[in-house]
Amino acid sequence: MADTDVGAGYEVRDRVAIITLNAPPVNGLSQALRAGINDGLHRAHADDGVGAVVITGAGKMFCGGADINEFGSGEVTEPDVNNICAFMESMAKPVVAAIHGHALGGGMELALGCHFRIATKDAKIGFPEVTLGVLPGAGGTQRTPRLAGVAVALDLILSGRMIGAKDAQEYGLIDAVAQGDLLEDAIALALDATGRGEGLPTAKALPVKGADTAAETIAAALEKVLRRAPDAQAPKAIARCIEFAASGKDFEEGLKFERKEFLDLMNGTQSKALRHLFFAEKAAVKIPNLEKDLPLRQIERVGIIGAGTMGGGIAMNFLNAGMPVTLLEIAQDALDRGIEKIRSTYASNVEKGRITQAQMDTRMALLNGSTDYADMADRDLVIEAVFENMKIKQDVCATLGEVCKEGAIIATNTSTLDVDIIAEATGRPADVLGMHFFSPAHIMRLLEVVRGAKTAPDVLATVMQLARRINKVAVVSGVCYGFIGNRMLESYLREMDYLLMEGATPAQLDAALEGFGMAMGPCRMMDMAGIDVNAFVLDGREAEGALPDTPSYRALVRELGALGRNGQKAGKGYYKYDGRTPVEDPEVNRIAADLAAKFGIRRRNDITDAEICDRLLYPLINEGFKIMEEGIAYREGDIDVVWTAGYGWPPLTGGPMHLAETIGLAKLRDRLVELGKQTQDRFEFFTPAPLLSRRADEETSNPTEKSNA
Ligand code: T1G
Repeated sequence: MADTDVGAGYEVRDRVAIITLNAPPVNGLSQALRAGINDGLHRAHADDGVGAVVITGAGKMFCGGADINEFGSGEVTEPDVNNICAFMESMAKPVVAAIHGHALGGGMELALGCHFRIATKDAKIGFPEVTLGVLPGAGGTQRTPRLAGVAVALDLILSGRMIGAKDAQEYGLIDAVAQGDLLEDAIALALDATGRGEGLPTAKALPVKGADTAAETIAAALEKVLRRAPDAQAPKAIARCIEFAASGKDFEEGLKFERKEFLDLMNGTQSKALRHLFFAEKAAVKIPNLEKDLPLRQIERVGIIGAGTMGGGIAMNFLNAGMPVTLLEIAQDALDRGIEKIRSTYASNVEKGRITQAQMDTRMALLNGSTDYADMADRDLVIEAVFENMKIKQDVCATLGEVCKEGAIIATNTSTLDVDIIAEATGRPADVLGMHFFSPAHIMRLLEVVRGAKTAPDVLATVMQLARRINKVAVVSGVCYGFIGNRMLESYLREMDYLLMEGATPAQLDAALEGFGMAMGPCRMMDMAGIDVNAFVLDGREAEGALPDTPSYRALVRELGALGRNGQKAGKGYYKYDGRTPVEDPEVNRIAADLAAKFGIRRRNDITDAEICDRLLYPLINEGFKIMEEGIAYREGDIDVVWTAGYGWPPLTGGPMHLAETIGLAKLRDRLVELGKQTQDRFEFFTPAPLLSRRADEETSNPTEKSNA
């Protein structure tokens, strides 16, 4: 079979039929591939010259699972993996799965339907379906407990984590680890098993291990998972399927039960949201209209200017990826402190078993410090992470523009300043872009890559690829205040302050938004981030005349800052703190009431959680439509990636822009108009974005299209 054909290759070697999955890039189990596998099996079954079968994958892996693109059809087409597995288990000729690379989801379920499984030592297997809001819908919840027991099945299927071949063998999920060539070892295993006829092992014939204590095991595992996401439907369905398997009921009944649970999830809003995010993250790295095969710049040696919290955290990302870093500070004592902070962070990770001492030593050996800009001359990429002040950044970047070698990329970590102005300061704006890391920089997955007006395409493409190497989820943003995330956050925080002045409490606000699914409510988040940081930025924007012309705008956060209530680090902010524990502080409500009196804001005691969520979330989403209209973001999915990867937005809703589609654009628009009337919206805080209004009109005139979304 030519490599370009999608389907299953078939050849017979030494009386063994070799069926090769061939659907680049991940051998996703599309209907065509499933049909090819099925045909190959029937052909081998009918051929007297064939005594055994080996199933293997072309390219870099065995199989990445079902083709997720097919989920939108709402059904599973024939032949499905259940059909294929049932036929294999009925065959008198042994079928061996030869696994290399990944065997995930339906790919692993296909392997479990084989009589034997052999894998290379670096192979990875797993059931990631739960991360897509579904469950193994082709026998995984029924065969895994029979091969590996209830506890292991729960762990793997509820977590979606991958395990290596050695663990898989210990669990009983594979029979052997290839010692030599995988295909040759698989053929030998198959031939060795021929002649066993009825004695061939099948997972479905095995009793469920741990069935007697299944109820307790399942309850404990589910409780742990639901603590993080109480509304998640897939974990509950997984538990029901494994419970069914352990109940002793007929295997075929178990498959039917599992398939119904799978289809319910696949057609539900949570899975649609998670699948949207899966593809959105893949799409975010793509730059539209980029010249094909554009040569990228080589990035090996990195320089970081500024050894503070951000600079140190940024440096760790590159050290973790095995890249040498020179960390520069003007003052030796600041440099020493910065390096010591990195060392202590790694030491703490070693203590917690997250990394080994050897890994820490390797990473620290890649780090060196400097107080001399001349040491930036051999760097391929230099990132400035100095104080958030335009003049300071311009001076630093002017120096970098002179000392950095030709072709080096210069990046600014600014979170609020104009990247184009900073780029001009270097004298080489084509080499410049923003790399906005989120604090703590060595932990948060999101990286906003800010393309300047003059950023060269290869610079942007180089950094987007580099992001994957340092394990970041990168999203391209255009230049505007706050880029994508912080610009949308501003309207969220504005309504937080107004609601507090109207009579809501920090605890009520946080409970409402955490009830919606935010990882952390807005007041706790502000106390964590530091109220002084936000107040400082607001003062700067007011000085530029960039704030609405009303003294009540964000008055509460600025008053708290003026009082030194800078958040958790100061022991008080929107809350007072007993250590790290937030405690409601009546003083904050008094401050809010005083401000309400000062600005003539009516105090209320009828503020509901629903109003709180609408008032904070809908303007945030509305800002997303403005960002799209201005071309700041390439795709709505990019905005969803920003919020789910960088701000703790609940992935089960798919992100703010996907949620807008789920709510209904016309409903969203109408609610904004209603809120505008309720708040006498003098500054058009709730005026629907033109793009939202146009899309809402389209939705109203084409209702069926939306219902198929
Ligand atoms: N379906 C469709 N497309 C997929 C895909 C899949 N399962 N997996 C990857 N792709 C696309 C991806 O969007 C990208 O496209 C390209 O392949 C390369 O991906 C029946 C119901 C397998 C570890 O959840 O974890 O089985 O951007 O860059 O880094 O019970 O892809 O190039 O256009 O990620 O080498 C369960 C998801 C499905 C696996 C490879 N399986 N994929 O990583 O490549 S549900 C999964 C991955 C299921 C059964 C149930 C990774 C990978 P583009 P990539 P990679």
